[in-house]
Amino acid sequence: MKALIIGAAGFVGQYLIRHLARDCGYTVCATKLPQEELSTEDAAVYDLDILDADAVLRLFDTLKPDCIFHLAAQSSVALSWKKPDLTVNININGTLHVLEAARQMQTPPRILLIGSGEEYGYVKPEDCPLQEETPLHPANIYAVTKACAENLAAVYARAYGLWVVCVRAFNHVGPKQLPQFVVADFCKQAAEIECGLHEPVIRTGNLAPKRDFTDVRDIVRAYAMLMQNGRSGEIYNVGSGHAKAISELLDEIRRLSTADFAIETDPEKLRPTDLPVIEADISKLQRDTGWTPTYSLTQTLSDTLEDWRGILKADAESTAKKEC
Ligand code: A2R
Repeated sequence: MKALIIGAAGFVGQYLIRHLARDCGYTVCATKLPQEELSTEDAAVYDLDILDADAVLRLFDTLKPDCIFHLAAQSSVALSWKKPDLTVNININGTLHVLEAARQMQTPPRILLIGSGEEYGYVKPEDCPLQEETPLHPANIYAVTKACAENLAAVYARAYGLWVVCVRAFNHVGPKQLPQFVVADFCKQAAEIECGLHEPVIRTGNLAPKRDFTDVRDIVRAYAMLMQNGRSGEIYNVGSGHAKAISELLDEIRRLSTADFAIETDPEKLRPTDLPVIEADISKLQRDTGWTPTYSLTQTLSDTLEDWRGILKADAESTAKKEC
């Protein structure tokens, strides 16, 4: 089985490459943007900007993958407020280019499109856990683009018989995530406080919202299982099925950290809109694939904190070396 992962240099890509190559025995091809770094022994790596429709077509023709995991996206909600046109372009036009190129192949590959739990948007707490049939009311620009891409996929599945499964991924977390996401941000700040790089204060946005967090290592297992056992044209929630308040994460990080810290609200981290609770109903995913999460949130937070400690230690060592 030859898999192509588009947008593999991001957070999820590195885990998906490893899982498909090492645990599933796939031959893995992976794309990155020309300016990105992706060094791996587990995949053949190609440059691709999905905004270039001809380049997408050429690459598919060259590689003839059996299946495509489409991860490439402008994936930050915060950035989508600041760069709406970029977000619309990459997430909608880019996805269209992928679907269109796949449709034109002699033997079209299977496609897994990665959307987001954010698509549900303005939901009442009593609507949770959210089923795939729950109406979408996207509350930010990122979420609108993901809902739109999903609609495009539905058209390609119905009109052209393309094998497409859409995922609505809820918050995924773990080591190596960028600190623009909440868990990585808190763990980085805690690790900086531990080694005296930061005054003992963690700056936060709104701590009240509840979100459904899953370890990225479990998420990529779900993606592989959906590629095998998902039903074309269907949408699947991928999450833990349990929402936790951001404040609970911070409490857990405090328990795991060797440092004590105060908490301060940073107005820069407050969002124009924030929903009180987002929680997935994952029974459809579980029914069709048998997937179940294996990492506890404590384990994920502990691994992420430990990863930041390692990054800061390596930074300190390289600075010391330069000074010698
Ligand atoms: O934005 P960058 O420079 O980090 O690059 C991202 C890349 N990307 C693109 N790839 C090809 N053509 C483009 N025009 C383009 N624009 C951005 O896609 C990044 O390397 C990758 C997406 O990775 P992350 O932003 O780290 O997202 P993550 O957490 O891996 O999530 C994967 C998927 C996304 O569709 C999310 O919206 C969804 O899961 O939750």
